[in-house]
Amino acid sequence: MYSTDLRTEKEKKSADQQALPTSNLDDANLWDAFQKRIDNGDIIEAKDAMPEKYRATLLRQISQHAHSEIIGQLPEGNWVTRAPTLKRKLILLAKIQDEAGHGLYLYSAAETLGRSRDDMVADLLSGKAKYSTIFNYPAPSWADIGTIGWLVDGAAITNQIPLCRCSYGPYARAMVRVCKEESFHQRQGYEIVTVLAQGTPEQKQLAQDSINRYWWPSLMMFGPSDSASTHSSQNMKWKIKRHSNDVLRQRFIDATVPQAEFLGLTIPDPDLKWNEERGSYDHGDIDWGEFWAVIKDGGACGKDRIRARRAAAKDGIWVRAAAEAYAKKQAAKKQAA
Ligand code: BYC
Repeated sequence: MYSTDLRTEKEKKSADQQALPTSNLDDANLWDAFQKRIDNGDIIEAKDAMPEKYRATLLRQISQHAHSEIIGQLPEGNWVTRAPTLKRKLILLAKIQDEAGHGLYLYSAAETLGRSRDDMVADLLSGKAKYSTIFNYPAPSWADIGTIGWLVDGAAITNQIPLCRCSYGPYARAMVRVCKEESFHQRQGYEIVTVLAQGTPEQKQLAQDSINRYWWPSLMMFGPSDSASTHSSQNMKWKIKRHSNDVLRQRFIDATVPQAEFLGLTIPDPDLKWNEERGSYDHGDIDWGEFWAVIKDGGACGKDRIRARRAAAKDGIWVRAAAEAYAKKQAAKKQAA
């Protein structure tokens, strides 16, 4: 899939140079001036001057986000040949293609910050770069494809809608289309779970088992609790993030619990209860030990995910070489003409 970049090496280098931001703001007065732009609601564009830390933090978040989209295709890809009907197979294929597109927009947005996609992908393949912990959990049943759409894409939309108003223009614009597509993904997932919940007792149990496995990891997608989040306060000041991890997690819980109740399914949290005073659900403690362990060791599937991406990168070498040779030929023809 990395073959979609048809630019020649020279064109890539020149685009990188043009896009390199002036990181001349690492001086207190200039930081203040930059903060004023942010406070005024200005949108920062690729060629604008920006503090090096702002550039680096965006590059970190956007590239992690891109990697998540690409790795996120893998658990779903395993179900393409086993989807129960032709229609389900087509819908799943379309969803997986959307994820590839999201990866593409996000790598492109990250490239505007001066790092090449090749370098970012190299970090993913070497195991240096992070991606969302949720994709290190296995998806052994068809119900998981429903749950991934309903809960995982549901959590993703809750987190990503505010990113459409992120202070960095190329990221914010990429998120608009991503969110529209994620909204379709969430509905297709909820529809799969609805059919199972209204089916035979065995089918309903399949859906329940899946929620039991995916509920807590979905809550972890929002990142550590606010007290343990290292980047939140600066990122909110810079309007990269608009809400804290805990605020968005709560928003997701409040929206999702009634959806489960409607289907007669149980959220696997004995401490979950409606808090009349807060107008919100209280919930049980999240196992942060599990979250950090999955980040550190890759959980049940981390090694497989990276192995699969390394194999894809190797299998695609000839495609990228062919695309590059074609682009060179076209450029030479154009020059000759
Ligand atoms: N998994 O200070 P914090 C999708 C890391 S794709 C792994 O709160 P921040 C989909 C964090 O990176 C969904 N690591 O960080 C695709 C940091 O470590 P470093 C992907 C996590 O950035 C296909 C440390 O913990 N969505 O939905 O302020 C099919 C401290 O965290 C996680 C995005 O990427 C995690 N869950 O906030 C279906 C959204 N959480 O880098 C579906 C964009 C935290 O200092 N990203 N960490 O070593 C964000 O909104 C923010 O980066 C986060 C974290 C809310 C995730």
